[in-house]
Amino acid sequence: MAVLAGVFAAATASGCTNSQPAVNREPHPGSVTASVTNGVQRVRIQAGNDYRFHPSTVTVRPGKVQIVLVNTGSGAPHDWQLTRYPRDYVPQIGAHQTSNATFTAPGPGRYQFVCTIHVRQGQIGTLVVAPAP
Ligand SMILES: [Cu+2]
Repeated sequence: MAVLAGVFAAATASGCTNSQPAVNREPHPGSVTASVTNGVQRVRIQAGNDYRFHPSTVTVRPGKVQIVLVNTGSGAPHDWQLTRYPRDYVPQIGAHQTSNATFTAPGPGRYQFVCTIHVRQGQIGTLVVAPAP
């Protein structure tokens, strides 16, 4: 958690300098809790021209998680990856494409996810794994 807080602090600090492109100052919107279908927690995350994940905070419980990534943009590709678990990864998709990945959530905690293509533009988010109910 301390490491993640550091990353957010760095992102915030870099977003405040005028030398950064405007996209770096975009907020990180939205949060959602996964809905469960047939034992799989499913979350739909959109990524578009603002280089942000919508939503950027995703809460799940331990167990199987399916991330459905939708590129709503008109140009840049996006992907989705858990920084500490790089095999939990939705490969890059182009404009108007959708892809997904299913994996087992790590233990309770907070985990950073990124678009590996746009991490320097601040395209990051947080996967919150809540304790089992
Ligand atoms: Cu991206």
